[in-house]
Amino acid sequence: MPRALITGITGQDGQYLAEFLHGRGYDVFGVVPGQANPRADALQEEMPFVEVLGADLQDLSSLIAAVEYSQPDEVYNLGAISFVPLSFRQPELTANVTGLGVLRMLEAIRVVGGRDNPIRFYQASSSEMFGKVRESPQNESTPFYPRSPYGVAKVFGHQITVNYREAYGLYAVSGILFNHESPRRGLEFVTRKITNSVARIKVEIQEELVLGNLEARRDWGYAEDYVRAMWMMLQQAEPDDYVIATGESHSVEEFVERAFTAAGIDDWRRFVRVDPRFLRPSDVDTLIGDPSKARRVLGWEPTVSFDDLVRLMVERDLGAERERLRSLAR
Ligand code: NDP
Ligand code: GDR
Repeated sequence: MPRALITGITGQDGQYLAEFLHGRGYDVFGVVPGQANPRADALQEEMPFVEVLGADLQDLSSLIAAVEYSQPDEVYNLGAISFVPLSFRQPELTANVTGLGVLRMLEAIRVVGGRDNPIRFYQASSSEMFGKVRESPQNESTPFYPRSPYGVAKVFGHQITVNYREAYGLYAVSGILFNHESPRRGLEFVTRKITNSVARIKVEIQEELVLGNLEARRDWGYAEDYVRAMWMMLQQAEPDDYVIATGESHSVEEFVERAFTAAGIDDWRRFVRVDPRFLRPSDVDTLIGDPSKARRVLGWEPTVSFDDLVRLMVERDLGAERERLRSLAR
């Protein structure tokens, strides 16, 4: 059985990736930080096949122990402070976890794996590295111009991964993934905040949806498609970096409008208010990815359209809210 070690296993991508790898016959090990992490308990209940290892991206010795114990064929580094506004409030923590954490994971692999290191490493790079975009659409050779402490930390993680590949011959790849969403997306991110609020407005337990920058444009795909791409990257003969995106860009406002429509509410403007509290010190205005290399080399294709993604997330949140109300009434 192949063995995989995943950091960030309690997050959106970690959960989908764990299911995907388990379905392919992998033994799955997951790194979880903290001494009584509530997300670890939820994960164990939902995915008992995962072996949870206590470790932290801020602590090299704990990562070495995790690699030594799990003896992985593949390591997926998905752990990060991933919420951009938090990175403005806690930039040093973000640099430490999202940036230096990558270096520590690479060091753990280099030290434990030894000279003829067979461990394959995946780094979760991000379209946030393109920030104030230098060209459109963005591809693997587009220059970086990050706009947040998070984006800056991801650039470090990306470049140190490239450096360990070149310096030590590690099989290390970076997937430059554009935004990807799902019903498992954290409620703090804009798509899930919208679909969850729309569902609550529909069942009349919430009155308004308060947002920040409605004009920001993103290339939004579906998370399950994107974790499949991570695995595909590690199955290639040679390690390389790939952009994963849909090649379509939509505004936050469009997402809002489609979400209300999916819930059968036409006059969305009645329910939406903009509050400067949700604006960022500097934002990424527009992103659109060019996934042609992934198409050509990996044979990867996204399977869920923008409309289907919005509908799927609204339906799932609406179902959950209705179920919650039913169980309260019982
Ligand atoms: P989430 O925010 O859902 O998950 C982040 C994970 O990181 C959680 O499991 C969290 O654990 C873990 N984590 C946080 N701090 C530490 C730490 N100190 N040590 C170990 N683990 C830690 O992110 P996603 O699943 O959405 O994203 C996965 C990765 O991909 C991230 O690196 C993100 O930056 C990157 N990315 C995401 C994109 C997206 O659109 N989703 C696009 C491009 C890149 P816990 O919560 O249990 O503390
Ligand atoms: P992003 O995702 O910053 O692209 O990072 P997020 O969903 O947080 O924001 C997208 C855009 O929406 C605008 N926006 C709001 N955002 C939030 N969270 N809440 C609001 O109320 C709101 N109103 C408007 C934002 O200003 C922004 O322009 C995500 C994360 O998953 C990163 O970890 C990942 O690397 C990138 O996607 C690709």
